[in-house]
Amino acid sequence: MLSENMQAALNKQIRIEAESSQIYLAMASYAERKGLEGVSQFMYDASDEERQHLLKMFKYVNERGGFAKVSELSQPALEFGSIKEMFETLFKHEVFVSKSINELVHISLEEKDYATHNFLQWYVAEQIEEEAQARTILDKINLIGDDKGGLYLFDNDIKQLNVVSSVAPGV
Ligand code: OFO
Repeated sequence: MLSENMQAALNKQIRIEAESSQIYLAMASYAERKGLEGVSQFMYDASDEERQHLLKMFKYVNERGGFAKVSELSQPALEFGSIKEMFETLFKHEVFVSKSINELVHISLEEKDYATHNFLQWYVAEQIEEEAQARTILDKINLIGDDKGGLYLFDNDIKQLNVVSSVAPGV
């Protein structure tokens, strides 16, 4: 059985995962409107993946006798100064999500809730991969700079990059 405190913290994270999905959906729209088909597909996939993260946690809360809640979401940024700025926003967001997951792990240990601690390890590993992927993409974009041809090649290149572990096990 989840404690009230643990349940509230997990529901807060469920909201963050839902907002992540919205953030990447908005980025997909931005990239699509810029004609960057590869980047927009990457963002659509990332948005779907965040929804899987949400569902995995949502089901866990109910499975442990809690109440998984659907909450109101904040409107994400719809426009960006450039593709580079968009990926910088993505990277910063993933760093924020990692901190939030770490905070959850901390609460699970304080509560001596070892089942939740175990459950959260999947998210810890996922965040390491997502941050690394975002960093790799930013490095590439920094290399390209303002070169339009480079951006065109990058857009093709990103199609080969599968979104990290696209299916969350247990969903
Ligand atoms: Fe849910 O992993 Fe990104 O935010």
